[in-house]
Amino acid sequence: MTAEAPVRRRLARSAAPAPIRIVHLGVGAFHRAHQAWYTAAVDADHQWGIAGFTGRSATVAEQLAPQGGLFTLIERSASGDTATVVDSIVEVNDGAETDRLVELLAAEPTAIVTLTITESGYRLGADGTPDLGDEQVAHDLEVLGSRIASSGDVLAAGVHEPLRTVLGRLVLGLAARRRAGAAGLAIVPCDNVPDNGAWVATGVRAFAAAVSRDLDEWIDANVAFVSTSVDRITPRTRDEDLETAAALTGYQDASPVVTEPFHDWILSGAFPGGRPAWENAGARFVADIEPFERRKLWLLNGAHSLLAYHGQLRGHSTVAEAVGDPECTGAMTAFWDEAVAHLDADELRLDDYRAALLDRFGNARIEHRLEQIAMEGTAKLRVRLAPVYLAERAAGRSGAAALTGIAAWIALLESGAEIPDAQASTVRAALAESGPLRVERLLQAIDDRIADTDTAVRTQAAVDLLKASGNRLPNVLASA
Ligand code: CS2
Repeated sequence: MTAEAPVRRRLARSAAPAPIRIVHLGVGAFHRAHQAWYTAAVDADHQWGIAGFTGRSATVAEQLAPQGGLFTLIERSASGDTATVVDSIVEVNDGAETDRLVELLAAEPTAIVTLTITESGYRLGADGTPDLGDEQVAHDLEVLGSRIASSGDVLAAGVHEPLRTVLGRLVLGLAARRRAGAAGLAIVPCDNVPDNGAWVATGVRAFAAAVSRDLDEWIDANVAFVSTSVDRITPRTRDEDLETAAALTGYQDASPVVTEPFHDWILSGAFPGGRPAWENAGARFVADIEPFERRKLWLLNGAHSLLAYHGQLRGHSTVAEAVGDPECTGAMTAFWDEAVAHLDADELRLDDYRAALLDRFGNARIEHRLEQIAMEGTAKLRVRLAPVYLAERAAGRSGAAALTGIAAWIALLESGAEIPDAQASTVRAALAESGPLRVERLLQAIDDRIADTDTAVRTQAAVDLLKASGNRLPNVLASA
């Protein structure tokens, strides 16, 4: 006789869902492990329901609908798994469902909009202004112009040309809120971008100002932009995680999420319409977010990107494998040493932070794929490695370790690796060049300020050395 898999009931709500007061754009595994978990953890009274909108793929909306938005969060430590059923998400829509988004943003109870749409998903330049050369942005400004300016009634029924960008949809929703006379709200970006609140404020207001000065003024007076630093390592769900979730909870879940036990959320800004007491689950509200955000973006995310490129060059597939390789940890440590010279060691407890990162990265039960982290290299390197390189140069030093991380990205691209990137056409065009121009163009795609001739020459030397050494030298420029 063969053992039969137990028949399990699907996850289902036993109590009424919380009313919608938060709208989230970009429901993916990270949002569910982070903001959705924080909200559920502090909202036992069910006052703060989240209505989510998916990013590029609508799959999670289809998976969560039959289970009323409930999902299992598996916390995976080095020694075992525990599971919680998270109930804060009460509705998930396809990201293209603009009518529902507009309806929710115009509704008085909606007090917060959170976003996790990836660094490149905003389609904003480094200074926060929209990329006007981007076809989708140009398209949306035109559609917004006709929808907001013509009748002024953005809720009018009828067939409209669909908006293609997240910020375009958000601005349409804000126009509807203004027209509905609803109160102000907070916009809370949760992507790994420095001062993300101010950055997104610049982008949203530029979209609005391009179509209506009144709308821009209304946003200025009524919408608060909150900067945040978010942290929780959350790899993609694997097929076998479904069985783990079922074994832990006794319920069948089509879409569990696996995450590490560690979590951190630092926020700075106002919430005109109120907010859940996220501090009760450990979130911290600070006046100056910059030191915390730099610590996280440089030490965690910078190291992640460096390991993603260096580690793959050396044949590794996961973060845990890469930190098991002394060559990779050597490169990472050299980069950390450069980065911490520009951070306040006492205020930020940098030694503890580094030690904790080594533990977190070394958790081999979390299968965090280097390929996943490697994606969107241009946007990530711009905020993770380039600032450390620039700070080191400004201090009169070489920035060799940060530059070696960037060289590893180039060496990986030159080895023929396909790395998804919103700037793929610029990267492809750069790779088609030869000689110093190729490296200069690639550096330019990251940040104009690192595309000087001297940096290009040193980067080229690092790429050559990485190749010649069979990728065995972690910080090749240090000795160059
Ligand atoms: C990672 C981040 O994929 C990546 O680029 O560096 O997703 C990282 O895991 C999170 O920021 C951790 O908080």
